[in-house]
Amino acid sequence: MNAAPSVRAVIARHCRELLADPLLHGDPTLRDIAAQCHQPLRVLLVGNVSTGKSTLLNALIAGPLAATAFEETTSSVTWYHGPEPADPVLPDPGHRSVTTDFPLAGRVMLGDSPGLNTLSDNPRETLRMLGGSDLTGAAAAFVCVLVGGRVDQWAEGLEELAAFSAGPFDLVGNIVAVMAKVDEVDEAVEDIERRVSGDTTATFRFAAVNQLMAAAARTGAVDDRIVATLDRLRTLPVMHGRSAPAWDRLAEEVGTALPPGHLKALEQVVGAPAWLPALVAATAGMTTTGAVAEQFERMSRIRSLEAVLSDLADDSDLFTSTAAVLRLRRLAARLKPRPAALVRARLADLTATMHTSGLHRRAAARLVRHTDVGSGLTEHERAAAQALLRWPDAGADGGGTSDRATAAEVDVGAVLARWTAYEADPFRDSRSREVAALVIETARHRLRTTTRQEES
Ligand SMILES: Nc1nc2c(ncn2[C@@H]2O[C@H](COP(=O)(O)OP(=O)(O)OP(=O)(O)O)[C@@H](O)[C@H]2O)c(=O)[nH]1
Ligand SMILES: [Mg+2]
Repeated sequence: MNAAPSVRAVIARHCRELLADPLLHGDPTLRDIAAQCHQPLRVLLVGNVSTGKSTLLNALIAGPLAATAFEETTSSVTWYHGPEPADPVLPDPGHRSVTTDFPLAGRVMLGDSPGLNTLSDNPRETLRMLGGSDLTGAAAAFVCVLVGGRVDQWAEGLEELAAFSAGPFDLVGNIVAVMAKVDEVDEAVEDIERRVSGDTTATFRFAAVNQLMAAAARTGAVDDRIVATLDRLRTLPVMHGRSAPAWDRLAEEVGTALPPGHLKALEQVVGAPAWLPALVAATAGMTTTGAVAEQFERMSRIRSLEAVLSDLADDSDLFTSTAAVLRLRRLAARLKPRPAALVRARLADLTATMHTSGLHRRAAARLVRHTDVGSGLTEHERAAAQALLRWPDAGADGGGTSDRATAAEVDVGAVLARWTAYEADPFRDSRSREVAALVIETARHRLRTTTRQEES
């Protein structure tokens, strides 16, 4: 399989050539778009003050590098990235960057941002990244950190952000809604997830996370004191009731049986006591900090968020190129007529070439994977369509996840027949029909190519 050059590499080349023109020489937006196209996927964490963005960031980078506190803390955008690129170009001179190794390093750059709902000047930085400025699109994906167990009051904002950044490819998934501080919500995580996915029409991805426990597990905060305290709590009859007692009640029960500070240390890594009974039960018999930290990490569900981010990174070319094209369009709208015409000519060049049709197919593959496009078809039929849509440029980002069927294994004739019947249904919505048309076109193209290869 010959991997096509990534679209973002082509966009970067256009940007570099434009920068060489005296009319656009040194344009900071062009410079940053070119840089963005060579960097891992830029993902910005956004949300209100004290929703736990920096705590979540620390969990994702597995180190206590971002300052956290129960007050307005983060005042500028900081990008956390792996050793490569060592000294990345950043979207704005006011942004900072920190090099650190973490599970998703090399695949994503994570940006921590100031909280939104404050009267201070700090949100201006975040707002510039979200919409209506030269920095819009400088992050290709967003993790929106919400609290309170509800997304309905946020649905509109998420839909707006999704619409604003979807670009020409009807993109899904570049907005990830994270329900944070789930320990403070009086509802099981699974129920929250089920309710949220039923409540909203926007096609954002969703994960519920206890980032406090995740950060504790990964930053060495689960120490011997935590193990000893859990051990002690396990012996208390109040821990085996239906609901968890408040921390001060626990302090009374524990009395002097634990050294001072032990219970407080546990409170700091667990948050509200709601999850304590489950934690105490799950860590029974565990004597090492490593085993207990592993349990913290498992319960925190941080890995399900990482799986979503990893899935985004698989389509880094699609997300980054979409953001870059949108940035170029907005740049053209801002520039004087002559330089604007140069940028527009490059955009026309990009869309006229084969490159963007590959992106359309990738976006369609995401629609089949993450929305109800293709509903009524079997899992196998949907997976076959996804594999086909990713052909021949599947692997351009280093390959998708292994559970996806590879294009070589697909029965192309069967896909063609099944999706032709699917498209013919007069009750299909236009998006489903468009995707079906793309599947059919790709299948026909594949059949033609295979026949030609067999003949030669
Ligand atoms: N109970 C609970 N508290 C949390 C959780 N995550 C973070 N916190 C606490 O919430 C407070 C705010 O956390 P930060 O991570 O600083 O929040 P932020 O969104 O970065 O805040 P700003 O930078 O000011 O916008 C801190 O006291 C954290 O310890 C959680 O999952 N559960
Ligand atoms: Mg913060």
